[in-house]
Amino acid sequence: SPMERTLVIVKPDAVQRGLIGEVTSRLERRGLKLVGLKFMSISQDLAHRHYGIHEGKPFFESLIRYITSAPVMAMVWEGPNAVAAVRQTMGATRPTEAAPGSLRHDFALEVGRNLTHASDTVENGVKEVELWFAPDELVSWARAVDPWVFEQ
Ligand code: DAT
Ligand code: MG
Repeated sequence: SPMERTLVIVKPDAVQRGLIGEVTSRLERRGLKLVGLKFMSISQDLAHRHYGIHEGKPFFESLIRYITSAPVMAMVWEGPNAVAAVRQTMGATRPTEAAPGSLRHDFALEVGRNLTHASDTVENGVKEVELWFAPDELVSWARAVDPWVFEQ
C-alpha cells in the first residue's frame, strides 16, 4: 500500500482533558510512525488557513474560537494508507455517529468538542503537513519494527 503522511491535531479540549497520551498511544499501537510533533498555541492566521475550506459556514466562527482557545499538539504520522487509518481511529466527525471503539466515540459527545483533527485526503495531508510544519521539523527515520508492520 502507498506510504502516506497525515496531519493530526490534538485539539484544545483533548489537551485540557489530558488526552494527548491517549491519542498518541492509539496511533502508535496501530503501527503508524511519528515523523513530526509540536506543542503550540496557534495564531488566528494559521487557524483561518487550516479551516479556510469551512469559511462562510454557520459554525466557522465557533470553530476558530475553539481551535485557538488553548494549546494544541500538532503531529505528523506516516504509514501505508495513513490518511484512512487515522480517520478510522478518530471516528466520524459527529461523536454520536463515530464507530464504537473509535476515539471520538469513546471520549466525546459533541461535534464542537470532537478532540482531534486528521487530514481527510492524501492531497490534503500533503498540504496540511506543509502548512503546519517546516521541512526541518519532520524526521525521516527507519524504525526497527517497520518490516513487521509495513509489508513493503
Ligand atoms: P473533520 O474534523 O472530521 O474532518 P470537518 O472537516 O467536516 O470534520 O469539520 C471540521 C470541524 O468543524 C469538525 O471537526 C468540527 C466542526 N464542525 C463540522 N461540522 C460541524 C457542524 N455541523 N456543526 C458544528 N461544528 C462542525
Ligand atoms: Mg476535515
